[in-house]
Amino acid sequence: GPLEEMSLPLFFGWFLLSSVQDKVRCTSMDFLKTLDTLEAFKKHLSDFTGKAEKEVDLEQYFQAKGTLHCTTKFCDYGKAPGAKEYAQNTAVKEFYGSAFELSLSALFVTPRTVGARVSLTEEQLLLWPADPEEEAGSTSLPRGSRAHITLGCAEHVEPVQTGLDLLEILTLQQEGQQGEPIEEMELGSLTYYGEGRWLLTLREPICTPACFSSFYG
Ligand code: 2AM
Repeated sequence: GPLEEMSLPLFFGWFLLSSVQDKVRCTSMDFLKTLDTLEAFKKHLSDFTGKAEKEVDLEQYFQAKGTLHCTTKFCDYGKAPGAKEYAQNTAVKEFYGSAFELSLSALFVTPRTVGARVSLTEEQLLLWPADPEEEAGSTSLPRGSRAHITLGCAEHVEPVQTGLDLLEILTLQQEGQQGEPIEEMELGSLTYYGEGRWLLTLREPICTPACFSSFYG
C-alpha cells in the first residue's frame, strides 16, 4: 500500500556538510567564471547558445538547487527497480548515518549540466547499487563511474542528466578519444570533448566530509 511505499526514501546518498558545500560551490563558480572568459570556450559558444557569437553567462545559465550530495541509489519511494533490495543491503544498513570522506577528482560542464566527478574508494563502492541499469547502457566502465555531485542544471534539465553527461565523457575517454587539451588552469587541466563537453581534471582532488543518509523530500 501507499504507506509501505513511503517508507523508502526518494534517494540514498552522501550529503556534504554545509560548511564544505559553500567551498565546493565557490570552486565551481570560479571555474565557470574562468571558463566563460577563455577564447577556446568562446569559439565553441554555439554549443551553449545555439547561435554563434551570442554571450553566455555560465553562472546564470546553470541553476543550483538543494543540498549538495552524491546520489548512490535513486529509490523513488520504492518505485525504482532494486530500491527495496538496496535499502536492505547489509552495508547500507551498517553505514547509514556514518561519515565519509569523498574525493572530487574532476569538474565537468555540458550545455545541460555542471557537476563534480566523485572517485569512490573500495569501501564507498560497497554502498554503490548493484543494478546494471545504473550505468545507463554504457559499455564497460568500472562500477561507480557515474558517481557525481550535481552542481547545477540548465533550465528545464532534470538533475538525473548530470550522471549521464559524466558517463558520456568517460565513455569517450574509454573509446580512446583523448579530447582536445585546452590549457593548464590553476585547478588542473582543461579538456574539450566536443559538443559543449568540458572536463577539468583537478590537480589536487577536493576532499570533502559527507554523511551517508537518505532524502525523503
Ligand atoms: P543527481 O544525482 O544527478 O543529482 C533527486 O532527484 C536526486 O536523485 C537527484 O540528485 C537526482 O540526480 C537523482 N536522480 C533522479 N532520478 C534519477 C535516476 N533515474 N537515476 C539516478 N539518479 C536519479
